[in-house]
Amino acid sequence: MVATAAYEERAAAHDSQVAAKLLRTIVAKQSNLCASLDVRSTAQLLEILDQIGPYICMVKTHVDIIDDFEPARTIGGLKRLAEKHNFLIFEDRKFADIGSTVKAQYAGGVYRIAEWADITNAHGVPGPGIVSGLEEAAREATSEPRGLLMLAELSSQGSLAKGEYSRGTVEIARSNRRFVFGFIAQNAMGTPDEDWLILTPGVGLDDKGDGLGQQYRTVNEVIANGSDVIIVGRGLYGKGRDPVHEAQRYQKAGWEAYLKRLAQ
Ligand code: BMP
Repeated sequence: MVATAAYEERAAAHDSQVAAKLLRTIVAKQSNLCASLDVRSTAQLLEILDQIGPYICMVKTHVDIIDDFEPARTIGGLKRLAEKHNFLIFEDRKFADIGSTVKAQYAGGVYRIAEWADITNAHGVPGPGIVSGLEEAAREATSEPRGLLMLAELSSQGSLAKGEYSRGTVEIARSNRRFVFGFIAQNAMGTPDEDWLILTPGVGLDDKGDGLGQQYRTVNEVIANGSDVIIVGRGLYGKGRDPVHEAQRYQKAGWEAYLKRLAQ
């Protein structure tokens, strides 16, 4: 069921602190744009992010693809820019193991994601133990609010995450509504009273795909279909593109599509 309430109303009523913070940030910046910056160097990541910071509500990272990852420089830089421009940090880690393993993966290793990412995500395939494991890790790692998104659907061609699988993932999300606040999905999920946030990748205004299975839909299409946050990657920083110009363009498109949905 597509959400019909305004972001600010949803912020005031939400069970998740992270969801409320994200919704307030969206309203304050009039931006439902999450930038997905899959670049290979810390300098490139921070440079683009500093330029487009004013136009986004969130950055989505894959820190394990950064060749020169260094906690102080990479994470220190991300945190500094998040503070400077007022956006949230989402590490797209896609956890997919048993509770005990994901607990260690989320808190430990080189990346120590639980310490710095407001949001991370997980597949439902292992069952509800994955939510419990991640929630325990977050609680032990920090006193800051942390939120989890479940991957209910994927944007890629031939994805197996559909139908019964997606419904099962929603059921797992219901096991902890303060920690899990929404889905990576292409459509609205759950029942109208639940108010899950829907974050949608596979958004592009100029391309249809990438030759490796990615499928793009327009901003209007995904927001009319229930998306609350558009996740845009190469549409912003791809070859020949000016990230500032594109971020402004997607911000405007996302906000107008949201206002159009509200008016209906
Ligand atoms: P791009 O807009 O450049 O295609 O990037 C999309 C980003 O969203 C990538 O980081 C990818 O890992 C992620 N993603 C996706 O494309 N589809 C999904 O269903 C889930 C994702 O996390």
